[in-house]
Amino acid sequence: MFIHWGVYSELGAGEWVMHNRQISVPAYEALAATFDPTKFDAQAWVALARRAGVRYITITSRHHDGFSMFKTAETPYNIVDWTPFKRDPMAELAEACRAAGITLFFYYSQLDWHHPDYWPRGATAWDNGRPSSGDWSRYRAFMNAQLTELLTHYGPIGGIWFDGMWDKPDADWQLDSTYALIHRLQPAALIVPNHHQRPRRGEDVQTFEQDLPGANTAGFNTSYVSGDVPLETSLTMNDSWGFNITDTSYKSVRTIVGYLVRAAGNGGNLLLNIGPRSDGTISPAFVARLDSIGDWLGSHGTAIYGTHRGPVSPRAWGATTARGDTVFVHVLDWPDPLLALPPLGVRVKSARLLAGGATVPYQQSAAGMTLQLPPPTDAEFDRVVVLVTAGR
Ligand code: FHN
Repeated sequence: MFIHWGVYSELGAGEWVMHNRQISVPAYEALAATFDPTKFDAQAWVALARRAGVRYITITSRHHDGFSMFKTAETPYNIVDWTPFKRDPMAELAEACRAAGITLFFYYSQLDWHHPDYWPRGATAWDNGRPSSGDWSRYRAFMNAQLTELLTHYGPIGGIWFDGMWDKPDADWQLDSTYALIHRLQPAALIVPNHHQRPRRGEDVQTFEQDLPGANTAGFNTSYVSGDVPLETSLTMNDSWGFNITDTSYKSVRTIVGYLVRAAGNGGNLLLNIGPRSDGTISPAFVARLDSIGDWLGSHGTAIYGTHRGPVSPRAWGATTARGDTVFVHVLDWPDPLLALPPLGVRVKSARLLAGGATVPYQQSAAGMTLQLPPPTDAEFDRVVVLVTAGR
C-alpha cells in the first residue's frame, strides 16, 4: 500500500497543489501551520492494510512540498514542531506496522519546493518567494541527516523510496554516499529509486510508475527491465496520489486485480496508492476497494504471494505465476472454452481450478498445451488454473 499524505491533503487537489496553483512559500507555510489530523489512527490504517492483504506500506515522510511528516531536528518545518497536531505519525505508524507484521518504507522526496538550499532549481521551479541562491552541498547534508533520522528513529524499516531526482537529473546528487549511508545504518533496508532510469549501483528495486514493468503508457518509465533486482509497479486507485476531492475516476476492483496479477506475472509487486484526507480518515472509495481486494486475496492469494513470474510471459488474456513445481495460470480476459499455451518446458501432472478445485481438462504436446475452461463470469475476475508439474 502506497500512502500519499501531507499538508497538500488539506486542499483536496492532489500532492502537486503547491506547484499547480503556484502557492508561495509563506502562504504554504501558513497552510501547514493549520494541519491537524486529529482523526489519524495508525492502528486503523494498519488494520485496513491487513484486511486488504497488504504486506508492506510506503508512506510519504516528505513530499516535494518539503514538509517533513516526521519529527526532525533538521528543520522546524515538520509536523511535530510546526502544527497543532504535535504528534509524529511516522512513529505511530512504524509501531502499528511492527505489531501487525507489516513492513514500513519511507517515501522521501529529493526534490524540494520549500528549502532555500535546493539550488539551482530544477524543471519544476517557479517564483515562489525563495531567494535566488542556495548551497547545494548544504542541501545534500540536510537530506543525509534526515535520512539518518528515518533510519535510526523508527526501528528496522523496509527501505527508502526516493522520488524527485528527475527534477534535475544531472545535478551532483552524490548518490553513492547517500546509498552507502543507508546501507551502513540498516543493511537490510532497500533503496527504491523512482528516477525512471535504469537501476544504478546500490539500488535494490526497480520501480515503474503507473505501469507494469517494461511498459511506458504513462510516459515516465524506461522500457529496460532489470533481471537483477526485484520489480515494483506503483499505481493510483483513481488518477491522483494525494487526496483529490474532485477526482472520482476510481478503478474497478476487477481492474486493480488485473494490475496485481499482471505485476506478479511480470515478477513484480503492486504498490497500490491511497490518499487519506487531511483529518486522517480514509475515504470510503479507497476502503471499499481495499476490502474487496483483501477478499479476493483471501481466496486467490496463494497464486500471488511468494510466487515469481511463471513460464509464460504475460499475454493479452492474463499471466502466469509459479512457486516450486506449481504454475498458476491467471485467465483474466478470455471468452472461449479453449485456451492455448506455448510449451511450458515441463510435464503437467494435473490441472484444477483454484476456486472450487474442479478438474480442468487439458492436452499437452510438444507444441504446447490447451486448457478447457469454464465460462467466464462477472464474479470471477481471474479464473486461476493450478498446474502441478513434474518439475524441471
Ligand atoms: O511527482 C511525484 C508524484 O507526486 C507521486 O509522488 C509519484 C508517485 O510515484 N511520483 C512522482 C512523479 O514521478
